[in-house]
Amino acid sequence: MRVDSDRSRGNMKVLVRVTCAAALVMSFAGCAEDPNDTMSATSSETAADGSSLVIASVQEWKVIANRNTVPAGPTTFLVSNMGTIKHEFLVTKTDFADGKIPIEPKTNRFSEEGEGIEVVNEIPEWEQKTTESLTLTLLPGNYELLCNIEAHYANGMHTAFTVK
Ligand SMILES: [Cu+2]
Repeated sequence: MRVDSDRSRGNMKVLVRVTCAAALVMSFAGCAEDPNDTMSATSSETAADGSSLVIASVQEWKVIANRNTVPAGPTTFLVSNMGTIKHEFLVTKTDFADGKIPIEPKTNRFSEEGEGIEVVNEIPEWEQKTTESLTLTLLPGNYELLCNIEAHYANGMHTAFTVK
């Protein structure tokens, strides 16, 4: 993409950001993988408000994020439900290893008030084939991005995430 003036370059950045976000929801490779696109690095890592951007998806039975590390501070999660049923997305601060938060047999999910577990915030259950966003200010530490609907965590809906 060729841009001739500084002013139009500024405008294009905004446009590309939106375009990339939309494209990345459909495909994680998206436009950020093109090494010839000098604007894409910024657009894939930073949301329009300057927060760190994490493009993620949930589905049966996994959680995928396009990056697993962000700097401490404002972070925006843009999360698509690519599954066939409702899911939720919990940003959980914990030192348990990925997938190792103890499940309660009775409920087949873990206690969100359990020791060593802090659910920082969440996107509550939302419809398949739609995208939601969540912006948080994150402190350094170990996290998991996960779904804690009955049996979903145990079935694999979690991924490790680090804030540095
Ligand atoms: Cu789920």
